[in-house]
Amino acid sequence: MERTANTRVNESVTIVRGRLDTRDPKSECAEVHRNLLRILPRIDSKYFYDDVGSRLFEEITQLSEYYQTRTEETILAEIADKVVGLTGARELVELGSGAGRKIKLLLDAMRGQGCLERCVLLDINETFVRNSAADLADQYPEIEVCGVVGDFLRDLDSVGTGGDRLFVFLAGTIGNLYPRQLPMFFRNVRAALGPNDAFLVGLDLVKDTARLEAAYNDSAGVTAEFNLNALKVLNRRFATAFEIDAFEHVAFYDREQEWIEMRLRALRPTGALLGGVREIRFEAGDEIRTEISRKFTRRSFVDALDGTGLELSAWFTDSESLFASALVRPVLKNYSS
Ligand code: SAH
Ligand code: AVI
Repeated sequence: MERTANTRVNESVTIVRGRLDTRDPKSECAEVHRNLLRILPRIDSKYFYDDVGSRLFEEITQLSEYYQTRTEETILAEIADKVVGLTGARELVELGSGAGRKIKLLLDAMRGQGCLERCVLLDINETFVRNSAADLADQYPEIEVCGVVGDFLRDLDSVGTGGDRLFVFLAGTIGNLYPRQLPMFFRNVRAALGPNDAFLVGLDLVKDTARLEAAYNDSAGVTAEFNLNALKVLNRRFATAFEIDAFEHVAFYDREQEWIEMRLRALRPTGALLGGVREIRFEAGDEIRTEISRKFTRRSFVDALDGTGLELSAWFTDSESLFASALVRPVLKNYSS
């Protein structure tokens, strides 16, 4: 990623950086190594999303097996006016914004109700932040657009302060966080929210295993390419020298954990370099976990919010209950009681 200072792209678009960029590259590399040295080696799913990976995700969203994107779009189209009416939002903040397309349904509703003033897009992929911010500035010339290149687990303070804000976290990306990461993430979101702000979260729901597994084992092989791309990103960024063709894509549903797990399985003995010196070996059949994608029920989502200072305010789903949009609000303490 090219390093540039915070920039004003034109009158209405500003790009800022979260701590991501100032983080010590050595400590990031050490974390990657630690994860590869686990008993079940792991690669953080944020490493899928270089420019190639982000484009592959966009391709995934168009696959017939991947019902999530079109279902969330259907829900958002139906609820956008209601959510804007309920929240009175003047500013929209999207975490993990990617191509930033679906939020136009919400922005249009805000514009229609005459309250749209500002939009902030936060994503780890700089190219996607810049392009989608520029695209929004073109389509909504009357508003201020801010792009934040950052990590939604570390950089929520970079979205700045405001009032009447609607934070959104779409696509089911919340399911890519490990359950032990969730309480801190929700507390950080709570800290960023003002008393009148709200948080709209997209959740992929628990359903039959065949449908879930088909969505992560598409017949065109795009998800496999997306998964293997994480090794290319690590090779480029951390000189790990993975042999890409020595691994195959694996995805299965773990009913107990209620998550899809994506792994890369070694097809033959192979190795990877850690810091140019130490090599880790993989025997045929050894696996690396690259992603979990948790599936929620209303109950498990409410449980996950417990004790974080956030509470469920409204729950919207599609006719088949494939996906849900959960409207979450800060718990406001009643000091008079
Ligand atoms: N919101 C879009 C994209 C979802 S894909 C949609 O609804 O289609 C998930 C997005 O989260 C990707 O754009 C990816 O780059 C981003 N992402 C993944 N991990 C991240 C992290 N730790 N911090 C910030 N963005 C991250
Ligand atoms: C971004 N996220 C919600 C996707 C998911 O379904 O968990 C990422 C993805 N992984 C494989 N296909 C899509």
